Amino acid sequence: MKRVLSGIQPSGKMTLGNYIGAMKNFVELQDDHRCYFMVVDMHAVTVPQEPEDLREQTEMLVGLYLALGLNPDRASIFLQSHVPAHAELGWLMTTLAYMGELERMTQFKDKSRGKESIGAGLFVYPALMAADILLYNADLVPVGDDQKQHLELTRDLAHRFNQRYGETFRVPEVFTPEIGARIMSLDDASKKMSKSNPNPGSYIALLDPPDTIRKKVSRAVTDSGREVRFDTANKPEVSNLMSIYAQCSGLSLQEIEAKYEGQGYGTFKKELAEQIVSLLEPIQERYHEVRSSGAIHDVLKKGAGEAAEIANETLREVKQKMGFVLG
Ligand code: AQP
Repeated sequence: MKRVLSGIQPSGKMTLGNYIGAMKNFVELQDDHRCYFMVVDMHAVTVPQEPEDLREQTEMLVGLYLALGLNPDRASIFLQSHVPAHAELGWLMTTLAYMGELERMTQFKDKSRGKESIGAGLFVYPALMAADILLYNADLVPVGDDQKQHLELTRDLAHRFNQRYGETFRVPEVFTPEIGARIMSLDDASKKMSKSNPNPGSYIALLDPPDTIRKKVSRAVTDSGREVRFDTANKPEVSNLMSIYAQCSGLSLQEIEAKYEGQGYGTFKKELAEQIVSLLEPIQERYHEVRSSGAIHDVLKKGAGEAAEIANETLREVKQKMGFVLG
């Protein structure tokens, strides 16, 4: 069975962008792949986090994984910080990565822009992400479009290690959805929808109540026309809303265009909001059941045990090949 690995940072409230770009594929891949899904808490602290918020957001994300249908009997669900091999291989990967490569990462540029002091962890974070993936010799990494550059770096580091020390790592492939690999902000279609955006109107959170969703969709920016047509160059806002509609409803972009021909944006937006609400309401119900069941800690313990078994084996092989004296 092919191996799949991915993770999400507990750095805010999970958005519809996270779901469409990544989590939806997690659920679909778990049936016929060996899957490892993490909450990457050590990535989240590359920007300052309030400790209580980090704890809550971490448990919230695990709760959402379960509510979306990730099954701990099929996939290993765990916290990155519970498997110390991530930090250890992460360090070894920083010794392979070049400064120039890390400086070219657009996420680093975006997140450091305008900041006076920038944590070194934010700079070397792609090396830790490479370690996350290579520890499990993952074949496929389901992520959104914004993570493609980091995955390319992971592939380069895997090749570099294999050339220097002998064949060790499988070189992973990126796995992105055909529609909605980059869902854009509701208030600005030139920026991606992001859970750490300080304006909650820019995103739909997976746990937003129905009326909040309706309000946010009705206020989403659109152009001054009225034609519901997929055209990312000339109608980026409506095209973004159409991608969300397609992923929530299962309709194709052509079917959506045909459905709303001649009807203007008002009806389209109203029905889009209802599509999102009917997708999220059952997930929210399951989420509250999961949180009150107290099952999260057992799931994480089981997942970390399964993950550590593979991760420690890989780490040992890496250290042996690099010339460390093994304990
Ligand atoms: N807008 C998006 N459209 C499609 N996919 C997206 N992802 C994130 N935003 C979108 C995908 O969701 C996963 C979560 O990645 P992450 O938590 O490691 O951080 P990120 O990519 O930086 O996502 P955010 O929401 O923007 O988080 P913050 O604000 O903390 O930086 C990834 O697979 C990502 O591609």
